[in-house]
Amino acid sequence: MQLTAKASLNHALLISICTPDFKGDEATESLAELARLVTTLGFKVVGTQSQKQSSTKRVNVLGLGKLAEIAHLTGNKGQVEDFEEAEELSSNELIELAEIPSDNLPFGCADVVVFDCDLSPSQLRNVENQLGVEVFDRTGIIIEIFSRHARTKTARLQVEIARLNYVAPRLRESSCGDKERQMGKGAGETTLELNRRKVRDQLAELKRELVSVQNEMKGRRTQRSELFCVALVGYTNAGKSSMMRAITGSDVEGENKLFATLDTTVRALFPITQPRILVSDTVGFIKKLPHDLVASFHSTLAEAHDASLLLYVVDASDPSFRSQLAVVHEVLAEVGVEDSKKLLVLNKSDQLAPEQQQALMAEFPDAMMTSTRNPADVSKLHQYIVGVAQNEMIEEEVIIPYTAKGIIGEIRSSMSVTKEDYEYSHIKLTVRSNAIELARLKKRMLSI
Ligand SMILES: Nc1nc2c(ncn2[C@@H]2O[C@H](COP(=O)(O)OP(=O)(O)OP(=O)(O)O)[C@@H](O)[C@H]2O)c(=O)[nH]1
Ligand SMILES: [Mg+2]
Repeated sequence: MQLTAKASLNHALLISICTPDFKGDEATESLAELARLVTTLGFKVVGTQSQKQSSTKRVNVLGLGKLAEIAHLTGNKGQVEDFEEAEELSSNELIELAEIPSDNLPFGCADVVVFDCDLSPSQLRNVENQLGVEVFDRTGIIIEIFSRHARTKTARLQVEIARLNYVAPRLRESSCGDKERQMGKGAGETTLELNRRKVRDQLAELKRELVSVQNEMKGRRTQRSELFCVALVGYTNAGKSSMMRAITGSDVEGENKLFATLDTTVRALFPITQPRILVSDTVGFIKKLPHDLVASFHSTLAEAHDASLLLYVVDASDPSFRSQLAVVHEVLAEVGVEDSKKLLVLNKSDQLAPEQQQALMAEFPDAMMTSTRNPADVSKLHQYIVGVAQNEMIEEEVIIPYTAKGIIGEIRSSMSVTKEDYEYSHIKLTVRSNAIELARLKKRMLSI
């Protein structure tokens, strides 16, 4: 099964299955988020439908009535008539979301159906046969976005592993028949078995490659480990990359699409400090993030793991930011990122009225309210970071004989000099830096 959406398949009908555990505002917000995910993928959302079910685990995820309705909206291309279910759902079990009532949708207007829940391989197959159009579930959509946005080698490898793990159980027998022999097949092996074996081999190869790339990354992180590191973490689209760009003066991509960043980028805080402070931008999170993807981002999130300060960036203008923040905490705990010192950054404050800002500050008194578009806010965050880094540093006095004053330039380029006294036989510098840099300097002074 190939999860690549074809160019012509771009009118999506979204379906929410409401269960006793997943309903009301939560389901509505999740469906709105699915619409953004699907739009990020380039689809046009033509309608949304919702159905109450006791669970999402039923073999046929849609009731007969709802299925017929959706078949109508997708042009009756499947085998709905073959589908039998014990009882048809009564009309009060069918609800349409107010935003896009299906009455207004023309016949056959949708060519892709997207469920806002995870479907098992057999559920997906059933509904695809019944409707005769391509069907995606939420995980499939997220994996597809990740596949398209992965840029670096590590991100590409991680995403491809997650994609193959997702695709493998969804592979189907080719129409040529079960026992048909083909070139490359082992004795008694069906086409399906052959394809599964190929996927397994590919997975093993990708995992080997990933281990070697990760070892390289680990080496680079060790080299940086003596510097103060700040990591921007948070929900997708919160404004992490925009903030990264603002506080490092870099050209890190920030885009109004979900999962714009899939790999960690590390830059120095700007204006530059001595010693340098590093800032890393990380992958964004989303509700119901597929487990495979969480696992595959362990190494990407290693930057957050090593950070001395975590900036939890939220889009404070999004009414659901509290539940988004809960997801961020959950995923970080899952990948074992211990809470180092942290700051909640209530971003996009330019979208909030002054009274909303006040209410939020009363609710989160330790947070910082920012807009990446406001230079004063950016420099306030810059100062905060420098302050925290300074607090972690040690202050020491260094005596430098005039004969060795050339070393002062070196000291200035790697430490902050807070005081200098020119005495009769030597120069006395008061410097602030981390323990490793100071130990290195003392060793160097011994050899002078
Ligand atoms: N109004 C407003 N928009 C912002 C602000 N900060 C970021 N944005 C916009 O929000 C969108 C998402 O920003 P990004 O910086 O890409 O968000 P991100 O958290 O890096 O997202 P992912 O990489 O998907 O995890 C972009 O369109 C930004 O221009 C802000 O303070 N105010
Ligand atoms: Mg980003």
